[in-house]
Amino acid sequence: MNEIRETRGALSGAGRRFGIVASRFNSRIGDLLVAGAVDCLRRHGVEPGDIHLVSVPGAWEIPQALEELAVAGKVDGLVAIGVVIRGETPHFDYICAQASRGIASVAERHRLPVGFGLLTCDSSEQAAERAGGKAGNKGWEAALAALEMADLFARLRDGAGR
Ligand code: INI
Repeated sequence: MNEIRETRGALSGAGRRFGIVASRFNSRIGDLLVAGAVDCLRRHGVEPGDIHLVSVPGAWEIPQALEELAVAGKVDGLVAIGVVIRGETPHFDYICAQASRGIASVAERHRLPVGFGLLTCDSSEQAAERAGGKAGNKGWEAALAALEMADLFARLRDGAGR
């Protein structure tokens, strides 16, 4: 009676389907994030045929494609990948804010896990560090979060949440 109940998602993607929405802007770095995300999903048991990689022009378009995938209802989780690098105008702030807000909004409205692999950096050096450099690979991390959350949601919906 006095025991605390704990629920945590397992890092197992077997039988699950994932969509990755990746922006092509700054694709030299973005491709490394995508490779990290795919590697993570594959290493955790997701079949290649269960991964749908969707390419969009820039970070601004990421939430729009996530929305389409969420509405189609054929995935257990999504991963958003992009690279926004600060320029000389406030453009950066608008894109980052809108893309982040849109990504979160898809997750919440559709009750679907969405891993956040959008880099918002001051320089391409900073971005490269986060795409397989000394700060890890944020695409890999975003995919891992989506995997864990997909399993967590399945457990909570299976009765563990009550
Ligand atoms: N899109 C990015 O993904 N990263 C950026 O750094 C970037 N910059 O710097 O402009 C960028 N702009 C394009 C934007 O996301 C849209 O694709 C474009 O405005 C067309 O709608």
